[in-house]
Amino acid sequence: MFSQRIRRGRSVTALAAVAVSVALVATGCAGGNGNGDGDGDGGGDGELSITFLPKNLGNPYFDTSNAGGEEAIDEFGGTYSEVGPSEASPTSQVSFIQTAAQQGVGALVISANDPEAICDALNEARDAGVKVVTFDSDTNPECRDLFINQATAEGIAKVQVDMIAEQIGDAGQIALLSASANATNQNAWIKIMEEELAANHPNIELVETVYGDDDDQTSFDKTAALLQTYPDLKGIISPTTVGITAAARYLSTSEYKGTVALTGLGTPNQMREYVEDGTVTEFALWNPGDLGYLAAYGAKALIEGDITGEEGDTFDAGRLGEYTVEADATVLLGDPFRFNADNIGDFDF
Ligand code: RAM
Repeated sequence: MFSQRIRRGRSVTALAAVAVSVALVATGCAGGNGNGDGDGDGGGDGELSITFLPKNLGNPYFDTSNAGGEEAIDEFGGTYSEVGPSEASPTSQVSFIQTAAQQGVGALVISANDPEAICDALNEARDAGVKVVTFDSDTNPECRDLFINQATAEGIAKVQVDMIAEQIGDAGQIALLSASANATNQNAWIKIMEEELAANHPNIELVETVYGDDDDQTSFDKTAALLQTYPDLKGIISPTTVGITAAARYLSTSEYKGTVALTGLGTPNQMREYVEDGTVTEFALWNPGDLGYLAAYGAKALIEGDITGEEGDTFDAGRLGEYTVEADATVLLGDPFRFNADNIGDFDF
């Protein structure tokens, strides 16, 4: 308990420091653009045109991450755009990738709905000169130049298992409410959560994993069905901001409020009312705005040839400082962070 509080405290400070620097940039008080570049280097604005392509449109998580990308692109004088499908299905992003390649954008920053299904389109775009940065949800590594990872898959899996174990007394039935069935990020986290449960939580039984497709209504309906099917259910982990919000809304007006635990990954703004009304005790996430901001600077560094994705490459990421490319052309943002009634008031995203 003690060490947990210390860890929280440190992370609050780190996130709060970021919030202050965002505010300074927003009010024009930041000194310089922070990237150390002169105006004359690199390509022109045309080359620094960067298109963000989320899993689907209408998800506040991606609104925040892509706003972070736009903030970075504004800082370094590039051109930002965002396109995306309405549904987070495996091939729904293909036509948007093809259009961006035809337009000759400098880079595409994409969160993948499927590790494989968009690979051909991405590699065709790369052949046409587009740099491809995945962020949030990766493709197979051979289909992109760089992956900006929000936190390690192990860290994201462990924090969710820890939270549910704490909330249900480390015993009883739980279920998972995920995003779409092919999502690279959720599937990686779920695999490790299953391993972690089997290895260290013998009294927790994972009864089923269901998929809400990162669609609010589908996630809401899947929550209702889970509670009907498993009358002894003690808790739900939803490793998606869309899923956890829909599940919280269902629980908050149901007989299960406060008796069936709900945790996972959520945004503070979407989860605030459910923490305040006692539906949810604690959940986790990272700062999506920082993720998009870092991805945009990674795209810039690729376009300008400062990095190629080699392990050990370093690049400047504005207010976030310098980052190093790790194995498999991956860049790590940081650690997941827990939100609860004590700290949720400090955050606005
Ligand atoms: C949803 C999306 C996204 C994921 C978050 C946690 O917004 O599925 O990919 O990273 O949840």
